[in-house]
Amino acid sequence: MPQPTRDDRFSFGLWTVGWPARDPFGDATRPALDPVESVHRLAELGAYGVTFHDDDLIPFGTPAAERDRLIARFKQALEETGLVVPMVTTNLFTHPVFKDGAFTSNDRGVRRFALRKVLRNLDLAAELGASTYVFWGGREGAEVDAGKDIGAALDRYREGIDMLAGYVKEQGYGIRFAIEPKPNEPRGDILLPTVGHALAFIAELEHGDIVGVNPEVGHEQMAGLNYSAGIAQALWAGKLFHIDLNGQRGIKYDQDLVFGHGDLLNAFATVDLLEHGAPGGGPAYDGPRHFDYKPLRTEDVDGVWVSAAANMRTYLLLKERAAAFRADPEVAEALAVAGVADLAKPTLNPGETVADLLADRSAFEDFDADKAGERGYGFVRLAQLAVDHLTGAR
Ligand code: 3MF
Ligand code: MG
Ligand code: MG
Repeated sequence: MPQPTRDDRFSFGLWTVGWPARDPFGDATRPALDPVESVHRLAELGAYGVTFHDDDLIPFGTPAAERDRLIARFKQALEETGLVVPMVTTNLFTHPVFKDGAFTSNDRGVRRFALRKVLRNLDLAAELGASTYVFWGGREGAEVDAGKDIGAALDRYREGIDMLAGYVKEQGYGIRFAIEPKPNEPRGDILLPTVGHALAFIAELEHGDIVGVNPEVGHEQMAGLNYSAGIAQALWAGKLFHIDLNGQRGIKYDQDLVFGHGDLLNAFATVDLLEHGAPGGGPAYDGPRHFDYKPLRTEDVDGVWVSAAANMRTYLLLKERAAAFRADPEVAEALAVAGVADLAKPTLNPGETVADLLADRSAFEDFDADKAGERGYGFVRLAQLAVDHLTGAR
């Protein structure tokens, strides 16, 4: 059985294993975890990295001297274990001040406070050697259409991200930003609800060169979208800077299940894509395999660590299965029948003009559309080969 090692580059948010399992209907079912303990336990399980929101490490409102002490003991835990901090993020959603948003709150004072909160934490992220800074705007949204000017909100979102990206460049921090889309929850509707919306927003930024996306499995699936197709477009755009892996079962509240404990077939496609890149030769993902899940509320503290290990185990099992899928000659043949690699060939010949295409009778006048319409692509056979590999039948 595969065992996780540092080379697998698995990372976890402090807020994942540390979730005390308080939900809108019930109290916490587990004690809060000391971040130092989480670092040690994650290292023992084979993770290489730990990520956090400012408030996961330093509770909101902590005085400066206490803040320094908390950071120092966290750094000591990192030194003792060799764990790294690949990504850091800001909590711009828990405190009541952010109830109408942070960068896009209707209250200008709140917007300025949010920028200051991020600036302070960016300095810490740089100090800890993080290369990615995630922006999940969970409160950037609305429930009442008349209550939010969406265009103005996007202007303020752009103003905030551009100002912060400019700061990172000025300081020479070498940090890239990753925007995490989500369609809803906690707001009724959240701005930048999908990977596509986020990519379109990034194209409007002054400093878009250092801004990409951090797609989360469950968030895309909450919108009924295909996660592996979404990250394939982000890879295509050169914008897949980070990922949040977890599980989700259909269009409902954000479940944050263990990776693979939702749509397992799409998890297989996801790992296959992350590890091997697109079949036509697109780039593979080279960042951390980051889990953003919640141990079920039914689990005790031991169950927390069982669930953390489960994420990595699922990933490694799927990685093995995906490698076998790619190496299978029958899969290669089915891919050929389906014409998957043929799609990589440009539709026009080198240097071909519109006039050339218009003059090519074989493309239209003599093209037998009925015959081309008879072709079977064999996609179902391909799907079943994936299922066979996934279930260990091949
Ligand atoms: C919420 C999330 C967030 C983000 C995090 C960004 C609290 O659904 O997924 O977790 O991932 O804020 O880093
Ligand atoms: Mg989430
Ligand atoms: Mg997330």
